[in-house]
Formats: sequence, structure tokens, C-alpha cells
Amino acid sequence: MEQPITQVQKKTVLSGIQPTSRLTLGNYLGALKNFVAMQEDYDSYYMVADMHAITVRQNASELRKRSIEILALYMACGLDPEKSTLFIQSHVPEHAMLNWLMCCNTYMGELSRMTQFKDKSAKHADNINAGLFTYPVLMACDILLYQANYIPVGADQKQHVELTRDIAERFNKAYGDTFTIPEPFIPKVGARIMSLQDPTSKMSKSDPNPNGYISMLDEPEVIVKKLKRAVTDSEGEITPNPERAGVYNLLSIYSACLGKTIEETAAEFAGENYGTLKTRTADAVVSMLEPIQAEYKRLLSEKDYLGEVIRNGADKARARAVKTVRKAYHKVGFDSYKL
Ligand code: AQP
Repeated sequence: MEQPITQVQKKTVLSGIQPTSRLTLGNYLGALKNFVAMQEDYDSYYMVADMHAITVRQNASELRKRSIEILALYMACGLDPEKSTLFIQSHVPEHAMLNWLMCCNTYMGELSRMTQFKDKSAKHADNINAGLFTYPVLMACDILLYQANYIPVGADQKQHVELTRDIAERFNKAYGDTFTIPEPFIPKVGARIMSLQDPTSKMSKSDPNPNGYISMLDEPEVIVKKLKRAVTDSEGEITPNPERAGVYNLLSIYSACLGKTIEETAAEFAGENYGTLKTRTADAVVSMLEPIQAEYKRLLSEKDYLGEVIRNGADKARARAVKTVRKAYHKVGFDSYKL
């Protein structure tokens, strides 16, 4: 007799990027590239994290515009709204609704240990707000709302995903099984792209020095110029040594662009000088970004289509998120039948 075909349920993936500025090569290689790679095999939710962005003061009209632009950039990179749920975080009020529950299940001590809080409060000493402190709780809600199994992120976000696991386990233990326990999904190469001007700190889109980062929308000549100016060292030899941060960063960028290991790239450049490494890295970055930039420009001219994608994405995300909120509200003793 013929066996019935059993449908294997896809695992769920969620991630997002803050629309604090134009996205960098670090955002692409550390996160976005994996979003695209994972959408075929996973039930994927990718959001523009505008609620996280306001932990640092933003201009309102720019934030609104940039959120749409970043969603268009997601699509230009290959995220397909037919395959992935693409949405803007603030369009799904369930993120804020779950946040309070999870704030009440997170300890101050845990939040005080978060490296990103320490870094960002040093950078924004005039605005160390409570949102900056509780940012990882909202991030935990983003993940738990969709019962996500895997979270494609750069290495800097590993600590937040680990905290999410702790909060979810604590809640499940106190109230009964409610949330899926997620795992970070960090690329082997490109997980931590460093600043071109200070290769001991992370390439960041809000770096006040534009020579420190490559924006995904930089013109080819600008990319070439920034990489030419990248800080290296005086040793002159190309070896895959993480302690030689500048050279190692260029090797990582080249490798991540071409899907190679750092060792393969170092062997390819053995005996070459830094000038060659910089030029060929610039070529690799430009060839990778050029088609994305062209598609991005095309998509931005399709305003009605983008609007439709954003509305549909919010509806799909809400349909999933509300189920989790109902379940969690009921567990803590709220009357959730009206949700
Ligand atoms: N330099 C990087 N290398 C690898 N991955 C990176 N990511 C960010 N920078 C690098 C990954 O991109 C995703 C989105 O990051 P985010 O915008 O939510 O926040 P962030 O980590 O704080 O990124 P930025 O660019 O440094 O933003 P600003 O300047 O606004 O604080 C995450 O998966 C992150 O790991």
C-alpha cells in the first residue's frame, strides 16, 4: 500500500535590523546574507526593527522613510515577500504587548551585564534611557512571539539570543510550556566585520567617521577609496592572524564576499602586497553590491507595490504573533479572550 506523504513542518527563523542609518557591509555579511540563504528552507520572519531604533534619538520623518527603504533593501538582496514575511516591527503591536510580561521575568542584573548596553550608554551618555537598558527584553519578545528556532545574527548579538533563551526557559518553568527556545545562527566567516579605521571595533552604521564603514549603497568609487584607506599594519605580509586586526578584517571581507574560508583567501594572497589585497577586496565588494543597488533603485520607484508588501507583511506577522500573546497572557492570569 502507498505510504501517506507526511508534511515535515519547517522550522522558524526570525531576525531584524534597526533602521538607525543606511545599512553597512557588516549588516549584510553578518546578518542579511544569511536571511536570504535561509528563506528557502525555513518559515522566515524578517522585520525592520524601528522600535529598537528609538532607544537612540531619531528624526521622525527620516525614521519612517528609512524603515521603508530598508525593507526595500531586504527585497533587493533577494528576500521574497512570497517566501518570507517582511514587516516593520511597530506595525505589529504584539511586540509591545509581550514586552511587559517579559520585563517582569527578566532581572536587572542580567540586563546590566549586556555588552551592547555598556557600549551604547558610553556612546550616548546624554540619553541613557530605560529603553536602552531593556532593549534585550524587546528583542527576546521579537523572537519568542514567532516561536523562532533560529536567529541569524552577527557575533555581537549572540549574548542577546542567550539572554532570550534564559528568559524563555524561566517563563516556561514558571507558567508551563509557552515559548520555543531559540538558537543563534552565526556565519562562520563575516560574523564580525570591523571598522576600516579602527579594526579593533565593530563596523557600525552609526559610526561618525564614514571612512570606518562601507554603506551597502556607497558608489563603487567610494568603496574603492574607503578600502584603499583601510588601516593595516607595518608587517607587510598577508597571514590569517586575528591579532593583526586590519589585515584579518580585509581577509574576512574578501572571504565572506566570495564564500571562501579565511585560510583559502590567505593562501591566495600569499606573497602579494596590501595594495593588491585592498584592490581585489574592493572589486569583490563592488561586484557583490552593484546588482543589489540597481534592484534597490528599481524597487524604490514602485511605491504602491512596496506599500502592499508592507501591509501584507504586517497582517501575516500579526496573525502569528497574536496566538503567542494570547497563550502567554492566559498563562500569567490575564483574561485574553478579547485579543
Ligand atoms: N560589523 C558587523 N559585522 C557583522 N555583523 C554585524 N551586524 C551589525 N554590525 C555587524 C549584524 O547586523 C544585524 C543588525 O544589527 P542592528 O542594526 O540591529 O544593530 P547593531 O548590531 O547595533 O548594528 P550597528 O550597525 O552597529 O547599528 P548601530 O550603529 O545603529 O548601533 C545584527 O544581526 C548584527 O549582529
